[in-house]
Amino acid sequence: MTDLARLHSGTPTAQIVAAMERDGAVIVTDFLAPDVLERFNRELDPLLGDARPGHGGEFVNDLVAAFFGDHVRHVAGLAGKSSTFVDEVLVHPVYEGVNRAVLGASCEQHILNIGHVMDRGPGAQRQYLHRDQLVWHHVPASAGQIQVSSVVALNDFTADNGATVVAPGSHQWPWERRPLESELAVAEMPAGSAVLYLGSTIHAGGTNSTRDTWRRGIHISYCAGWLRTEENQYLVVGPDRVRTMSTHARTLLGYTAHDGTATGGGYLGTVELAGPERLLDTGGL
Ligand SMILES: O=C(O)CCC(=O)C(=O)O
Ligand SMILES: [Fe+2]
Repeated sequence: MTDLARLHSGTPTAQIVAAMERDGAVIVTDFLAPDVLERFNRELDPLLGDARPGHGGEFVNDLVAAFFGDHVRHVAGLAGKSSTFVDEVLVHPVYEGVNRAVLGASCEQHILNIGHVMDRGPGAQRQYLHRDQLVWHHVPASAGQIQVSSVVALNDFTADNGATVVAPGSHQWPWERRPLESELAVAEMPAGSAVLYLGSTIHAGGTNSTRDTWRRGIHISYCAGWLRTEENQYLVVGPDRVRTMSTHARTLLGYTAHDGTATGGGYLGTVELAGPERLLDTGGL
């Protein structure tokens, strides 16, 4: 068994990024303040109360259903359901600093890929060990870093209740190398901490071998702004809702153009040939 570095959320971004570049992952402690955590959990309680373990089998296909299993409760599309998520988590300064440092060389602007609560119940089996960025398997490795992922603990994460497992250093392994059990670290951490990892780092949601403890975590990832996102954030958060949000949140939800013209590329995501913010503000959307 191996371990991950732990850094306080107040640590300078460069040190957090250095740990991620070295190990592929890092635990950031005190990521959410206790009052934010409490507010967020209060918002989630009724949503999880309505969620059926296994999501009623309603996944995009059978492979995805097997990946998530039938002992996990889901709240997907958080940006459209939780104001605490939008105001406190999506725009978190640690994410912003890390995203700029890690993704800045491969895009003009990063965006939210997914904001998804997974409540891993007793009996949940460990997910297939995977690299999140292989959802974009057509993108060649030469594209550089395209994704920053994370799991935020909303209650205490333990080896028994399904804490995320990570293979430190695996971001630098050949794609085909699989980790031995002895090469896995368990991201045990108190509620409010987060494990941040690169899209190329091998990891999985862990087995919940407890009788009665659920493991509540948010899977949040960001990606290069020129990628198609796993969650369709334009439909998760329509124009009327996004209009009420900060400029930063709008940008992270893809409601600005990705303008690469200054660096030899083109523009993406326009409406009527301009950035969507113009029409959003004038009521044209
Ligand atoms: O919930 C976790 O601990 C990890 C989730 C994950 O890796 C995923 O769904 O891609
Ligand atoms: Fe994952």
